[in-house]
Parts: sequence; structure tokens; C-alpha cells
Amino acid sequence: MTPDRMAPFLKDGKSMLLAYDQGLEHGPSKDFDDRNIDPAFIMETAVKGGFCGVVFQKGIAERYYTGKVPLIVKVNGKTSLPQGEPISKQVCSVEHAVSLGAKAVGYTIYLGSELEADMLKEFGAIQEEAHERGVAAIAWIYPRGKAVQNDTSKEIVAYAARTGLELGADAVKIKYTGDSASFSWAVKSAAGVKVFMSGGPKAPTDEAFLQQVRGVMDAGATGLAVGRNVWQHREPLKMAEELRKVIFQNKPVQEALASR
Ligand code: FBP
Repeated sequence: MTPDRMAPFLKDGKSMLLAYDQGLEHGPSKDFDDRNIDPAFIMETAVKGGFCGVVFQKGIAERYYTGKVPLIVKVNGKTSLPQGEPISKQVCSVEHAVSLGAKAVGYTIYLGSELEADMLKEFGAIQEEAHERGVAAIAWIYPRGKAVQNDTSKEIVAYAARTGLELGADAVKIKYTGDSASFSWAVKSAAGVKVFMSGGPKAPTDEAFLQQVRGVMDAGATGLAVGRNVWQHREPLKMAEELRKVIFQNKPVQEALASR
């Protein structure tokens, strides 16, 4: 029986994680304003919003992690500056992530990139070390690069999910296909690996975002690992409350929105 290394991040088998590594991935001027540029604000949002975990790169974890929600440390990362086929290499050891209090490490694989072999190999070693140290290995699996035409098709998202299973990830963070029926194929393809939806840019309305989350949960996923749709929201704690209603209380979107 595979040990459930994701247990620290689960409530009744479901989860919502707050991601905050966009400062490295996209740069501060693209995603942040005067409020959410402060990592302390994100840490507070994670605690007050009832999140089951928070995702930081090591530099932010070292300075701002308060220990009040379980920590995931991203152990690879890249900036948006280089052109060409995407690659993200290790920037933090598993040992250091664990010393910061991480209960999981996160690693991004750009599936389909000409450089994917480097990331598959690096993740292989990280997964083994994470498991030796008793923490989960979460794979962000984003199909990307010249060979990838549509990164949210049913086939490619299921391929990403299945790759997580084949590589021994405890959880995968993948993009939504756009509808629950096709996303359920990805969940089936993951065959027991916990599936988290990755958020993406802020949705045009709260209802549109919550409909996606509803679709993800109806497909049998574990939950979501999102950033911008929460901390770019005018009222991040209100959005967190609505997410909790959909994810943990299984409410329809209209009911989750009813308190507005
Ligand atoms: P968002 O919900 O803000 O999209 O965050 C999820 C995430 O995976 C982050 O962890 C990461 O920084 C970002 O998306 C990467 O986005 P991109 O698709 O541009 O690589």
C-alpha cells in the first residue's frame, strides 16, 4: 500500500493550496500590486483563508513562512526571460526544503519540451529523495514547447496526469481541460495520484472560476493549487470562503456565491 504522503494537505480527502511562486516565474510587475507583492500578506491569506497548504520558493519560505499552514517548497524554477524551449532546473535541495519545514516538494516538468529529458531525470532523483525523507513529491506538469499545440486538450492533460503516475509523483498539478467530463479522463489516467487543478490568470468573473472548480471536483480531483484567482481578488478571503464551500461542502456554484 502506498503511504499517503499528501495527508498533511488533506481535509476529508480534499484540498486547496495557495501558490505564490509567480514572482520568479512571471516577474513582480506582471502579477503583483502594492498589496500582494508582500509575501506576509499571502502567508496571512493562507492562514485566514483556511488553505491546506502554501507554495513558496525557498527564499520566501526562509523569510516569511510562519509554520501556520503546511508548506510546499518549489525546488525548481525559472524566469520568463529566456526564449526557446522551456526548461526549469533545480534551485533548492530536498534536504533544505525539509529543513524549512516542507511536507512536500514541488517540481515543474514542461512535458513535450525538447529539454523534457533533463526535467524527467531531475524529478526522478528528487522524488526518490523526497520519499526517503518522508515528504511528498508534487509534479507541476505543464505541456509546453514547439511540439505542443494545445496544452488543455483532453489527450494532453491526461498525458500529463499519467506521467505523474509513471514517475511516482504523490500528486500532480495540471491545467483544466475546460469541462468536467474530459477532466475526469485525466483523473482516471492518474490512477490514484492526487490531482490538483492549476489556476491560471484571473478568470473574468468569480462565477466563471468557481464553475471550473466545480467541474474539477465533479471529475473526482482532490482540489486545486491556485494563486492569482485568490490573491489578485479584491477580497481574497471571500474567494477562499467560496472555494471552501465548493470543495469541502460540495455546494453548487450558485449556493457558494449566495452570501454575496
Ligand atoms: P496560478 O493559479 O496563479 O496560475 O498559479 C499556479 C502556477 O502553477 C504557479 O505555481 C506558477 O507560478 C504559475 O502557475 C506558472 O504559470 P505559467 O503557466 O505561466 O507557467
